[in-house]
Amino acid sequence: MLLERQTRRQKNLMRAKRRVPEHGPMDDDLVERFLEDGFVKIEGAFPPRVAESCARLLWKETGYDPDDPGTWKDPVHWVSGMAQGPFAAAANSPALHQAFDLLVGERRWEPRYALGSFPLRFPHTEEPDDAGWHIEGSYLPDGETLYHSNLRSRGRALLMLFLFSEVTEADAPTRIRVGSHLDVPPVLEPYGEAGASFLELGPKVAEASAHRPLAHATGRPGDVYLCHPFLVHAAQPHHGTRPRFMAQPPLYPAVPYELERADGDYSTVEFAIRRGLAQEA
Ligand SMILES: O=C(O)CCC(=O)C(=O)O
Repeated sequence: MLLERQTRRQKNLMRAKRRVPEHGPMDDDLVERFLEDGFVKIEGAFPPRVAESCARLLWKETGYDPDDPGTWKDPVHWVSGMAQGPFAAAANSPALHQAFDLLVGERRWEPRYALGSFPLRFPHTEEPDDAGWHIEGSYLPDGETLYHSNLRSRGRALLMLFLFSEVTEADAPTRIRVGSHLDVPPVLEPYGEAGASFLELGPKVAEASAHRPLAHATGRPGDVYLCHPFLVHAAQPHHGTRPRFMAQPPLYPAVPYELERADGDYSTVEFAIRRGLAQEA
């Protein structure tokens, strides 16, 4: 029985990898780590000089003075949009495009030219009010005010974390529950196609993934974390000294994810969702 299950798993993995016609051992390793952990860190995904230009533009948006912590008014300052050249360059490096192909599938994702959603965290005595465990909401159903998620991850191919500052454990890195993307499909399944809001799902995904080991999204300017849309994660208060500049935009799908494919041509993300459901069964 075990052997049968392992053989089936192997075959499915081969199918998941078939989305990319040419790939080497590094790519296999990336796919394996993503399936296992729910994320991969792409070091130097874009040049540090590009990250520096982005950080300069972000400081301007805050209205804060980089040299005067007295002006850093709030523990978290949200910036949106940002379609200037350096942001488009950061999102479209060859390394990232190759990884998108591996994880989402060729021609199955939309390039981004703005990075959209930046939680800039500043050292502060006040605690932020947004540090709970959650998965991202990805679409707004008609008549709703809160973003929702569903089992086939409507509206989101990946969650991405772009680092624009040096982030050590002292700089409020995003907390990640390693492997938690596999705990979420059974939580989402009962909600069907309609899905549920991130507020409703928050406590449920937090409970389902409580046993998972913790990792921190640390790194250097230019590093990017590519995460499964169901990776359970949380912000944290900043008690360090250096502001943490990061973007956490979605990668949008060009075609919807599907969890039943007659030809078995599953992307890595789809395959992980199926694995999460099978694990529960
Ligand atoms: O700022 C962070 O570290 C993560 C923020 C986050 O996950 C969110 O606000 O959805």
